[in-house]
Amino acid sequence: MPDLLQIGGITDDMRTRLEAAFTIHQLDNFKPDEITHVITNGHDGLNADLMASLTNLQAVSAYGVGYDAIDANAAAARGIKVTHTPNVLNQEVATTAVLLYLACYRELLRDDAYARSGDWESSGASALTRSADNQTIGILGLGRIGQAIADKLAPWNPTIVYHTRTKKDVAYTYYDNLVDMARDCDVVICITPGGASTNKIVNAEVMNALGPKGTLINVSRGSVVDEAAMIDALSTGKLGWAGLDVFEGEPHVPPALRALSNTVLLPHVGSATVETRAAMGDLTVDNLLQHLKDGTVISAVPECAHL
Ligand code: A2R
Repeated sequence: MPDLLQIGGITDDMRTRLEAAFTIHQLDNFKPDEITHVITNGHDGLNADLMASLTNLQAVSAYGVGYDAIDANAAAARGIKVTHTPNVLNQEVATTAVLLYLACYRELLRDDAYARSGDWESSGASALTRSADNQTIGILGLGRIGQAIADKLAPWNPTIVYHTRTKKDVAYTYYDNLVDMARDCDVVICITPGGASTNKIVNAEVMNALGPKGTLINVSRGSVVDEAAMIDALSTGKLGWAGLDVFEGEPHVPPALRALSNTVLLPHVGSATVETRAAMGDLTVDNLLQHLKDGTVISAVPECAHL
């Protein structure tokens, strides 16, 4: 059986299907020249040195849509097919974005604590919150998931605007400048890929433009937001609220961020439901099994689509 290197965890269902077709090796026990396939995920990726040492590598299947931890251009140059799991997680990540949006606007965590603490009975009604209706919401990265977020927000009657590098064929207002968009928005939702082109593009200037009444939601990658600048902006009132599923050095969450009451923090669970993770696991394995069968894959990353 061909040799598969496993990086990161896989589910029991994935293991059962893979074991029928591959000999699975762990990182502490494999011979580099024997490995033809790798299974990994968006967080662990495949580092450049390891990829270079796998001289007979043919395909890398990543469990997740983001693949910034894999050098897909280097893989493509060697004819190695990198795959990921687009589309099957669009709705779940969009739900997570809406969850953070509503939790920020309606102070879900504060009021949950208020009801639990007994303060309601002893001190009366809690403070009013903000309505999530009729807001101007800027989507940073209007791709598959960004569009799903826009669709899922419809019941709150938002005005949707967006910033990407290239204008899309959609009815929403396009901004070619992120600061200009943030200035006109109540909310900015980040859903671009990670990597060099988006590194810290949400910087102090963008957050200042969003302003004291503004809300920043990040369900993309921690690297997209300048975390130190965000902590400063949230602490000093230059930025109103933040709902975050991702962090620069995750799973480390900076203590300064944890201490702030104008944040809602999640442990990178954008796609983490039983149903969606099963669909992602199926696609991750299907890509490897199809490659074994006929050399093709189902969902190549764009850099490898021509192979
Ligand atoms: O810039 P464009 O025209 O290529 O549009 C893409 C946009 N995007 C950017 N926007 C602004 N500045 C950039 N440097 C930049 N780079 C990319 O992000 C496109 O509209 C969007 C990405 O859409 P998709 O490729 O369809 O990705 P999907 O499936 O929505 O997932 C987005 C990310 C993943 O890569 C994970 O990091 C995360 O969501 O879970």
